[in-house]
Amino acid sequence: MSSKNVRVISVNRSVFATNDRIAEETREQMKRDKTFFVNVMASPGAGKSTTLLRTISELKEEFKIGVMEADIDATVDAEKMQAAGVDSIQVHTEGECAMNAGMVKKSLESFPSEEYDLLFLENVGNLVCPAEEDTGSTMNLEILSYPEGDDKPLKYPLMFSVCQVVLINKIDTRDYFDFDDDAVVERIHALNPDCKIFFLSAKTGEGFDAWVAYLREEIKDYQA
Ligand SMILES: Nc1nc2c(ncn2[C@@H]2O[C@H](COP(=O)(O)OP(=O)(O)OP(=O)(O)O)[C@@H](O)[C@H]2O)c(=O)[nH]1
Ligand SMILES: [Mg+2]
Repeated sequence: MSSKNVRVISVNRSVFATNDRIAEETREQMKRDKTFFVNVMASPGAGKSTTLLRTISELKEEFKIGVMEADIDATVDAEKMQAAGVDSIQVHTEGECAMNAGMVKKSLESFPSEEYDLLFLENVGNLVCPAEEDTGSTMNLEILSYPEGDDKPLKYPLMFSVCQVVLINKIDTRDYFDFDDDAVVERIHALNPDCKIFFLSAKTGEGFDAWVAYLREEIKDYQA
């Protein structure tokens, strides 16, 4: 079923046994196509969609952008992306708590990545299963927001180990939450010394210049 003209496909993991091989094939194919593929992971409500919308609005004149929205149900996020003027597909995971490489491959049959310079996957919201699955992405991006607390790298170390970039979102709420910026940076870097960390607010746009400039350079290096 689809609503508001959003295409919806359902994918199931049971037929895919060799995830790492499929992930490598996807990465190689994307590299040939010069499609920079970002796997966006975070808790429910951390601000994945809001951050994507603002990032897309900064980059959509320079790059052809597509968004795959993965959820257990609903089409609301794909509708938001389409309303912002980017191509989007809604993927339903049939109850699975994350996308894996096989599910991405299946989704790409309906959403050809070669048409895009920049492809985002908004993964299912949680800090556990998405970290366990290689999707074939070029970049793993984790978004952690102030209301969740600065202790999450301690509790979900795998998530903070597999990402190349962490965005600390909702910094406009700094007066309401006891979030220790230095502690979170220390905890992330203890797990993942090379991880890039940006503090920003998807609501106000504060901090976006540095993140968008970094992403733009990464894409240009990759496509060179
Ligand atoms: N104050 C504040 N609110 C934000 C910010 N970013 C997102 N929000 C709010 O947080 C809520 C969830 O944002 P979404 O972008 O839908 O979060 P999400 O991670 O995509 O959520 P799911 O896809 O449901 O997991 C919404 O009410 C947003 O308006 C921010 O930087 N500051
Ligand atoms: Mg969302």
